[in-house]
Amino acid sequence: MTEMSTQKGSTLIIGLGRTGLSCAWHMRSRGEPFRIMDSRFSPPALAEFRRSFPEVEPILGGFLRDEILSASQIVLSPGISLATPEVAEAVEQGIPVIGDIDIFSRAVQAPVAAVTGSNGKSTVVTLLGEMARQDGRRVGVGGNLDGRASMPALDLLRAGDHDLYVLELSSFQLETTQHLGATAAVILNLSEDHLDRYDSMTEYRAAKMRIYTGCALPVINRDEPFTHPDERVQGDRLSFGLSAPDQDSDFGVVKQGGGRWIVHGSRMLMSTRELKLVGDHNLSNVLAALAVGHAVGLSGESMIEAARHFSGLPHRCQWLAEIAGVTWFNDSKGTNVAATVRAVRSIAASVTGQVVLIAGGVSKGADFSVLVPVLRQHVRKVVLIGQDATWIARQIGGAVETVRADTLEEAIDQARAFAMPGDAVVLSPACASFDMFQDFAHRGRVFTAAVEALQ
Ligand code: UMA
Repeated sequence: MTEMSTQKGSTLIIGLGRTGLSCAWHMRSRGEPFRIMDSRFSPPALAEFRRSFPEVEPILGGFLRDEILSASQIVLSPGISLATPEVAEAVEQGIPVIGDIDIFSRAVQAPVAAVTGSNGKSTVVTLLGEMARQDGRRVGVGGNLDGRASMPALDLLRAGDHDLYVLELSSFQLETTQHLGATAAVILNLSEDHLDRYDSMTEYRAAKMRIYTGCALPVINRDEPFTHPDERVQGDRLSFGLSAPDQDSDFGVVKQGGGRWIVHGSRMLMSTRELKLVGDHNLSNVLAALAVGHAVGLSGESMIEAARHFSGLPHRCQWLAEIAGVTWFNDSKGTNVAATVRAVRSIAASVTGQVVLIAGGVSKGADFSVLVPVLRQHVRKVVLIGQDATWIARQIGGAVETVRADTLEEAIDQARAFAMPGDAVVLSPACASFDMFQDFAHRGRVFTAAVEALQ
């Protein structure tokens, strides 16, 4: 094994992070020799790699040209651009450069639902996972998806017997994916992102478009024409959007009786009021999950049931509880003013009353006067915490009444006293957390635990 694993002319894995490690495990399970390289001297997965693969000596501290150009193929981790000069030279010399998703798609036996987009990917794949579980599937959910429980695609394959895979894919992963062959795939939306890695939006879009390569049923967002595949992707398409669908197979939204309904063709599925997710961007995410879920054969009943109970990703406008007619939301991820404006608007539209906002922390010198219109329109009171509370109060004080609290627990008590039935209490600090907490997730966990204790 020692000689085999390090020989020249074998596969070279570049990157010793989570992806590189998952590729190494996969190669070993196939008995295929490989080498592994990382430009850093101590990449994140080094200790684990040394423990698990003592027979393979990793090549560290640079992209070594000779080693790269003597590989039979290169498996490139997503964090490394194809434009890296040594990698670009390998491509020029005709050395195949693939990614973990390519290896995954060659090996996978079960259907695959693939999701990409600039925003909302994690929400959609997490909801799809819930829908599949509700439908009794043994589903593997992972890929780019961040989080403690999430796995790179090849680790999902190794983890056991799944009858469906739901993958979140980044443009970085798609760049090196030659043929995905998903059962259903979707680009949710496209907005400027990662333009440090791509020369233009056209290039970024082209990377995303690879998700449709060999796809049995492409799913498209009617509200985002820029995401639609061109004529090279042939055959049927399934669409979703915030409008009424033209075709019976498509998903959409219609207005009726003063409310809005999610529909499949002409069939009314559920009132949007039944969702715990707030905001039209999330309604679009639910529609995407329904369309992709339908495309991979999940039952309508299971999907609706899962959508009804889905409270969102932790710390992102996450529904926590309804207590005495007041709904509580955790938006601890709202660490800047723009995010808080969005959260307050979306949440206010989902309740009959007003919002009691808990905000404050480290303001990073932001202009809080931007909040004033939204406070005037939707907010009953603001409870301020953290080091910049006084400074923030000075900027917004004229618009709405503000009070101070020394701790988050005290802020919760005050907010509870101010809120009336029909209102929402929202933690959306518009600030960083490190004056009082380790990070936004810690702040959100403290808030969640305190709200749960109120019940
Ligand atoms: N790096 C080097 N030298 C190397 C190899 C990597 O400097 O030789 C650097 C990269 O530039 C990057 C970092 O190391 O900044 C990590 O790169 P990696 O490819 O080793 O990362 P992994 O640990 O394998 O994690 C990757 C995804 N990371 C990236 O695409 C940067 C994870 O997505 C993903 O969860 C994981 O694979 C499993 O599929 C994270 C992410 O931030 C959540 N993704 C970006 C996003 O969502 O915006 C795309």
